[in-house]
This record gives sequence, C-alpha cells and structure tokens, in this order.
Amino acid sequence: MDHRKNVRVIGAPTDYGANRRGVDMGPSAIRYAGLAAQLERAGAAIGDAGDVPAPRAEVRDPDTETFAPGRAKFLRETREVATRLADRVGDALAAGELPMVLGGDHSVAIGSVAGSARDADIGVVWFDAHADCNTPETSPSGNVHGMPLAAALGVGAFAGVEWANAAGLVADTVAIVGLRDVDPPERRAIDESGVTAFTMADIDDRGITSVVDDALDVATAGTDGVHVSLDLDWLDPREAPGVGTPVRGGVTYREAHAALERVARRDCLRSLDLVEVNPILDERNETASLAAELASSALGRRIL
Ligand code: 5AB
Ligand code: MN
Ligand code: MN
Ligand code: MN
Repeated sequence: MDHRKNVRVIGAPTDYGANRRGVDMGPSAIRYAGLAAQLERAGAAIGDAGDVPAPRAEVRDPDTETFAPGRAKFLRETREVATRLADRVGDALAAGELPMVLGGDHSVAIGSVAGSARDADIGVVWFDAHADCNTPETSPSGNVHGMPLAAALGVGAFAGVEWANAAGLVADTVAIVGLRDVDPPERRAIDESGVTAFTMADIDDRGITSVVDDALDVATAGTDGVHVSLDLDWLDPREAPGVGTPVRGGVTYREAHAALERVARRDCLRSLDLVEVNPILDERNETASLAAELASSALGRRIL
C-alpha cells in the first residue's frame, strides 16, 4: 500500500440502532475534537465527504420492522443508511482513498463492512466490549447496534439478506478483541460461526500487542485488506465515558494506542469505523478526542 494515505471521512449520524439519543452527534463531536489535525499528524491527506442522510428520531417511522422471528428495532432505517453508506465507502475505495466512518451507533458498520467488501475479500478486526453477534431472534434488546457482526456474516435471520451480507464476509477472517460482556446466544453464535474471539482475560494474560497481532493474522490471512471497527466502549469507561453501553474493565489509553499502532505497522488497513461516541454522556468531549487520536495511531502517527 502507498504511504501517504488519502482518507475520506464519512459521517453516519444514527442513533436508532442504540435506541439512545446523543450518539447521532458523534460525527460532529469527533470532527470538533480535531480529527483532521490528528490525521495530518499521521501524514494523511484528508477529505471530508460530510454525512450520509440518516433519519432523525423526530421524523422517522415509530414502527418496529420485523422480518424474522424475534425483533429488531428500526430495521427499515438501518437498511436505508447501510445501503447509502456502503455506496459511499465503496466509492471512496474505488477512488483509492481510505474510508473512515464516524458513527453513530454501531449498526452503521453493516454498511461500512458491505462497502469495504464490495470489490475485495476483506478481514475484520472488531474492537469492542460486546460481540455484536445477536440476531433479531436472540437479541435481548431489539437494538441493531448489538447485531452488526451477525448481519455482516449473514447469520440467523440475516442469512441471504442482500443489503447486510451481499459482499460475502466470512467468519474465518473475523476477529473480535476485548470482549467482556457477551450474551449467552452470542457465545453460541461465536462458537458455531468460527469467528476468532479474544476476551479481556486474553489481553491480561498475553498483553495487548500479542493479542492484536494474532487478530491481525486472522484478518489478513488470504484477504486484500482489513476493516477495523472501533467501538469506543472497547476502552475502559474511565478513559471513554461518552458511550451508551459502558462496561467496566476495558483497555487503557496506552493499550488502545498500542493496539492501533500494531494495525498501522501491519500496513493492512482498508477502512475504519469510529462508533458509539455519545457526546451527551461524555466529559469535555474526551471520548470523541480519543476516537480522533486512535484514528491517527491506526494511520501510523509516529512520535519520532
Ligand atoms: B454495541 C447487548 N448485547 O444486544 C444487546 O455497543 C448490548 O455496539 C449491545 O457493542 C451493545 O442489546 C452494542 C446487550
Ligand atoms: Mn467480497
Ligand atoms: Mn460495544
Ligand atoms: Mn459495538
């Protein structure tokens, strides 16, 4: 891959996937926190493509759309935004740029993964406290931000759902890192799907860099590049308070940087999500700043 990366920033200001107002302001907060300046520190050239239109709470259809046993809230909206976002991400890649998606809740990753996988075989590294492997049948909440990985893999009710998994992501090249809050059906889904999953206990035992190197081995094996999906609740809530579903015991500031630095070192990054930042719950925009900084590490910001 070339060395001066051209990054295309794409906002996806959704909240319906988390059923929580505030996370729709994530793209503004991350930009305001100095994303462009952070990326320049990594030597990247930045273009901001603005936001994909996302339905606001005040105007959207209050109905829950179900397409399967179980339920998923706002599936119609999820599909609309995922479809638009997949096009934007695919266009950026076709233009030789690196798409950087600012969420919004994590349901937007359905679109970014689909767009990233459109003309390539990709691997995925999913940094998250949660597995995001629920389906409408297993979800305890009906919130689609707990389902994007299942959707992208075409699991359960998402099997054959064109807008979710048309690009053919396969479990063999997917690794989740940082798990500490997994629902019982998700545990079964991980076992059955063949996704590689690293918990916080793995990070305690082996250290962050060794775990991330293994995750990158999984995601780069036989693929054209890696989509990194970074849910800010991956970090400990002391470092990243501005998230809707905080779970104690996450990675530290240093571990998070070390992880994204490993991504940069491997030179495999194809596309990146920065999701689940909720400025209403944040303290002085710290979580948004962290997202911007970590993006810079992922792009290879060097100290010396
Ligand atoms: B996030 C939970 N597993 O499905 C569910 O923040 C939480 O994108 C999902 O990782 C958290 O509702 C979704 C209980
Ligand atoms: Mn593909
Ligand atoms: Mn999460
Ligand atoms: Mn998530």
